[in-house]
Amino acid sequence: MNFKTAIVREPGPEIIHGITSANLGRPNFEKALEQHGQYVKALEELGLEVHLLKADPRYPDGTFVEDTALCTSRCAVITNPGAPARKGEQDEIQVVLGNWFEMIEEIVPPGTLDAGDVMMAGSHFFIGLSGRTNPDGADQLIQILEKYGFRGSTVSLEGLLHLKSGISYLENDTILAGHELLGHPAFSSFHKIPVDLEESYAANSLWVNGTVLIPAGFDRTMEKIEKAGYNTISLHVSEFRKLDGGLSCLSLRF
Ligand code: CIR
Repeated sequence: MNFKTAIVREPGPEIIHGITSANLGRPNFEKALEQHGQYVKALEELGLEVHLLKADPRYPDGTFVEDTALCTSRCAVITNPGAPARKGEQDEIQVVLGNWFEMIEEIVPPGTLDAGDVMMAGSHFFIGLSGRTNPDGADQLIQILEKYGFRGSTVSLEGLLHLKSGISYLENDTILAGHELLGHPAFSSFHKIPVDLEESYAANSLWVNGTVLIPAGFDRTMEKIEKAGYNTISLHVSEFRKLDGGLSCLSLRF
């Protein structure tokens, strides 16, 4: 599988009001913009055509576009984001995705789902049950996936914002996992690259067309990923980390 397209949304000055539990201070808008630019550049270098949406002042967390939709090879699924302040972010994404997807499905209330909770591993989708994704949202997604010949299953989370805050699929039957999910029976059949406790944030890394994007400053994790045979690119994402966001959150890829 190779990605051809990415959708991203530029951060706006309102990013300083984004939701956070990180205790790392407020993001610096100028720095966030610069880091976002580097992220876009990396995706372009990896062969993706990147569509840049303008910031929307109504949504401080709008740059984390990943949460608003799940893009698969057969359909897109528009989510119903779990955080009240993020409801509505998905509306523009639905319109934009209409340019690429013939089949667009939707998660509807009382179901909630953030696609940061969805990890695609081939034709199977792992769905985290989190503070953002409820069992109804996960059930709806599983039914939609089955309609398109995919499978889905749930993983209950504790202490992680989203499933992919703690685990990333690096293709080749390989996962990168932090301590919360490393030993979880749902992932027992995969090859595993463990992330050290002090580098937990790097469990959200991003496979793009054979290369793994890694947050800068997590050298142990980078070494392990390179040793496993991947090319890597490290990117500064300190301003997004301040809002609990990471590399996967910043784009929709398909
Ligand atoms: C939020 O709390 O919704 C944002 N501040 C961070 C979203 C991160 N998204 C992701 O992990 N997919």
